Amino acid sequence: MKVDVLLGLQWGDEGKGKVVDVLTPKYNVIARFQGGPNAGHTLEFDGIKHVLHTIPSGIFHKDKANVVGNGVVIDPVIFKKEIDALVEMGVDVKKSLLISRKAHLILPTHRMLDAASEQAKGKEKIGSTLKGIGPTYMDKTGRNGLRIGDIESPEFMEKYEALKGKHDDLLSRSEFEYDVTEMEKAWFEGIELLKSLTLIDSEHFINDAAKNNQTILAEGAQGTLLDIDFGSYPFVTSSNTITAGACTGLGVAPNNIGEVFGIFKAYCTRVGSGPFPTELFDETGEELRKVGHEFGATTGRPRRCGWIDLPALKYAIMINGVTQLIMTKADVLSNFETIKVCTHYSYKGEEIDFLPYDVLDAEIKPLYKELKGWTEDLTGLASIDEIPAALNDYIEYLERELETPITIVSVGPDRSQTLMRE
Ligand code: 2SA
Ligand code: GDP
Ligand code: MG
Repeated sequence: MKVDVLLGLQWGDEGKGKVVDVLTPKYNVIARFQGGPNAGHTLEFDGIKHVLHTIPSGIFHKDKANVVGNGVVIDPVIFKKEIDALVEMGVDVKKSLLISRKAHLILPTHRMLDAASEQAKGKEKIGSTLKGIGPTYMDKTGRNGLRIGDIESPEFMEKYEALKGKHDDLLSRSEFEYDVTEMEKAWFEGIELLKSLTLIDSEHFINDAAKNNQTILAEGAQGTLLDIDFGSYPFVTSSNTITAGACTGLGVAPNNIGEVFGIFKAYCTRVGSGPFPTELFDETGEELRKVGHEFGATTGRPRRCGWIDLPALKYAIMINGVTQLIMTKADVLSNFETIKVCTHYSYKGEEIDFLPYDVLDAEIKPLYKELKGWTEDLTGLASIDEIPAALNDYIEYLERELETPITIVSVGPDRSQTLMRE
């Protein structure tokens, strides 16, 4: 059995959490492969909203294995909060949550380093979530990191002190002032909780599951345009958010990847700094933010909003090998008289249909095609056959342009507000 992947094609927050939750009944295993508590994956059912940060979005379904893969970075403080909330809801996390020994630990001082780095960058700051993601992946690639498996070692405290010492040394060379005493207390409580959970060699678990015909869904975090290699560098996150990241972040061989579900919003958002060619600074942008409740699920920051960007989407489809598209938040576009679609950019006097290397350049201008909007409320629709003709035209237009079928259309945050097109 192959491993299917679901990931974001824009700058994150496409609705991955919601759709993974909807697809979970079809799978035995749900696995996160990168990122960490910078992510905020929201899902809603029975009138309650849940936001997950590190834990896979299959956790609310019984008898599923939810794996936190080796490519993920874990903050024990945030992890414990997530787990405590799940336990309170009656989720049997000891049974259904499995954590890779090779996942890396975010230390309190990683968070300080993140804050110090952003402070030093000033106006050029990345707009990080300040969860310590960048410094933790730097220690991973710098071969200094602490891994979950280390908590089982008798030398764990020495390893912790050694890494913390390196961080203190680095921080002492900056103007940044900090005190992690309180945070450390919570951190070690989180470590104790982690010790009581199921730690595994997740690459073996995933490959054995696949061999035994178990179905597996890999859940991406952030989005393709935030990928460390192919995103709008340097305004990116520090992991590979693309399909290839599922290979390295779980230990899945490329020829064992099956379907690749690429998820995108019917419009576009970005949170944090960096280029966003179709960003709207007018009332329409404000309206999208208001109607779409576009605020960070982790930090609460307002998300920047704009129209859909086809050159960027085509790029993301290419990089990921997307086989099926999922469009979310179609309901948010109800009541816009016209819907704009960026088909090309005007750049240095030329018309181009790709994101140039120096996309930071203010000379990039989106060129739009206008489509007819619709006024019908979509949130109560029971089937795809009930959608307004103008929305159907929008979907078919996007399918033609993107040369990939749109198989799911989401029309609201709730599990039930999901229309299948297959
Ligand atoms: P980081 O914290 O080092 O990974 O930040 C680097 C950039 O990556 C962006 N980033 C995100 N973009 C969208 N959504 C994310 N998760 C949260 C959400 C964000 C929030 O679900 O809304 O609550 O603000 C996420 N995580 C990282 C980040 O904005 C930087 O541009
Ligand atoms: P993720 O990071 O990709 O999981 O997405 P987030 O949870 O950060 O942001 C998506 C937001 O949109 C959440 O508040 C979801 O509850 C909400 N959402 C998801 N799908 C839809 C949809 O089709 N319509 C509307 N109105 N909201 C949606
Ligand atoms: Mg999110």
